[in-house]
Amino acid sequence: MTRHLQGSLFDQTDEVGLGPLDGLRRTHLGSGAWIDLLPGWLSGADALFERLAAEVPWRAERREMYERVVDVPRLLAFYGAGDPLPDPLLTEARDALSAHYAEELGEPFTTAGLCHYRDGRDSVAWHGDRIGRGARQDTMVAILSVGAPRDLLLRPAGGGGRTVRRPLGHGDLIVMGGSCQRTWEHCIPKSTRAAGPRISVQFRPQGVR
Ligand SMILES: O=C(O)CCC(=O)C(=O)O
Repeated sequence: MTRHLQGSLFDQTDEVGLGPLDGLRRTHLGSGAWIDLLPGWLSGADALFERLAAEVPWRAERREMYERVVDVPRLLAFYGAGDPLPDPLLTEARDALSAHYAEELGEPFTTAGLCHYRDGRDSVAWHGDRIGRGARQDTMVAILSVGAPRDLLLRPAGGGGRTVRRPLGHGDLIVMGGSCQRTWEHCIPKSTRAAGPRISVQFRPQGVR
């Protein structure tokens, strides 16, 4: 079933374009983890949502959990290093992020994982991206969100302590950096409020998952 996006009142343009990255604001979470935020980095985000929703070859996955095979509650697509991305705007976003963080990250963003949350029942559980460099060293994961906002939650690994909540959609950018994948974890919880569809695009360096 196709779910339609209720567009943002602040983003009525069909012209899709990225702003400068110099408005990024960093928040230190503790234990060497930080997040950079840039609300509305992308204008025309609702138009990009519609393009990606229609054109990406979305996969519904199933996973074994507690001895049962269950549906993964979101649609997925993955583009490895060298794979052409499904929209030129994503190539532009990845390259702009690679240039901006070149010195601090020391390597480019090369892969793009896409998640399509169809409504509030779709979600991703608490986790850190701990495959590859994220397991042992500082790294970065940059997420561009289009469509309706959903809360991204962050908490110290293993739970306890404070939870940080950031609603992300309509062209917002968040970059999780430093030790964030090792010492913190993140999730998109299910929502009982009416939640429109959202697509997140996660740019990662080679080997990080
Ligand atoms: O949708 C998001 O913003 C987060 C996605 C995520 O954490 C993941 O797929 O590993």
